[in-house]
Amino acid sequence: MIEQFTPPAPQAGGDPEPVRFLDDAGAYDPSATAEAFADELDAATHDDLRQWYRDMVMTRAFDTECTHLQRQGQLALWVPSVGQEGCQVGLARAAEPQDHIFPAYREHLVAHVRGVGLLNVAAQFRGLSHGGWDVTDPANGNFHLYTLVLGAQTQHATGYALSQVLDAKRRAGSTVLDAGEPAIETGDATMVFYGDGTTSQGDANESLIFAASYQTPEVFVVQNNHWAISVPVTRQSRTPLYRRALGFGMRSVQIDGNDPLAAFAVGRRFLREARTGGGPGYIEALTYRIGAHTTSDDPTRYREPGELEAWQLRDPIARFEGYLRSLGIDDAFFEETRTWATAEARTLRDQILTLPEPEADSMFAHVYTEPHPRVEEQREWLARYESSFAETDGGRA
Ligand SMILES: Cc1ncc(C[n+]2csc(CCOP(=O)(O)OP(=O)(O)O)c2C)c(N)n1
Ligand SMILES: [Mg+2]
Repeated sequence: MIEQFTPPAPQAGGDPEPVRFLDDAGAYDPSATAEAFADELDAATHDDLRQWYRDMVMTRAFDTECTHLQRQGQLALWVPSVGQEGCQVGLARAAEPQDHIFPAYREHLVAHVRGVGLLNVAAQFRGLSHGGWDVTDPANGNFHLYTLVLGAQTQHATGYALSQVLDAKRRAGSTVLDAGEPAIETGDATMVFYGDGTTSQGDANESLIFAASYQTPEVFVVQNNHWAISVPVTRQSRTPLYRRALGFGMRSVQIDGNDPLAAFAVGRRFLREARTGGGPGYIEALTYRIGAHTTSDDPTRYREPGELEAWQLRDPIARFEGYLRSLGIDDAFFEETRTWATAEARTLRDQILTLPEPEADSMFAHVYTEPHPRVEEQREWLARYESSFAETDGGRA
């Protein structure tokens, strides 16, 4: 039986400190709020921690490479995740294989950890596929498709989590799904990622209502990177975002999103509670988008340089490196990791540049499950159009 979660009491004059284990330089210095989650860290061995560091350095090298590729005209668009690797690695590593993960569009590190592969992520931004990867393929780690329609993934996730409840009920011999019932043990959970700006979407709020009503085994993760393109989070919410979830009747915690240990500990606890009949939870990860919103954006138009510099001092990779050094991991490991990641990113670049182009006809596949007359009409039109080149000048090359 799961103990009812009691949110930390607000301190005099404000909110509790965000959950944090590492100080800005990476020294182990837990906040008072971290204590309740500290035992979760027992699950992470030193080998695991080294792997998390590799995940972060690798993803950043790939991310930087993709920004360059977009500038060279090789990707249509790129969405950088630089600065947000800390919460992504902790949360990705907190999930179990049977859990399902619904991303927005900036969760490259989570895609990497779940097995989707960074090449698949880049292929989508090269315009080679509608979705990017086959979600039903077990190799893709139950990592669902990137969703650029803000908040839509919260509905997909809550719908999926409802099915997890229904499956568990079926196994117990019942087929009735009722709002207002206590949470039940499902054995698997759903985690959904979205941004601070997306908390303003109706979809995201409706999802919280359904999750709370049906007690879905779900963890909502808001990466509060402080900006929704050019709109600061302070314009979207007059309260810290984690407090909104409390109003929906959900356990909710604010964490230091540049601290992988905080993300892992709280993520692991909330996911386990979700799987074992504790109902949904909400994590607000305080982080910062170091780069542009996308390669189509110029953040110098709306951000103060001082703000960026302050957050650069809390870079999750440098910070985690400080922690690993305090555990006795030496220079050779960091040097080796950086060299390896640079080489991997180069290999990925070469692979991206030689990815096969899909048949134009494939754009009509999967639009509807059944054949559709409008789609057929357009498919035929395209075929006629393409063949018209062959008849006139022998090809368009
Ligand atoms: C429904 C919808 N409205 C508007 C947009 C345009 N748009 C794309 S990203 C974005 C900002 C999202 O900010 P946030 O949720 O904080 O996520 P972040 O990009 O910072 O990770 C907006 C307004 C969209 N993609 N979908
Ligand atoms: Mg944001």
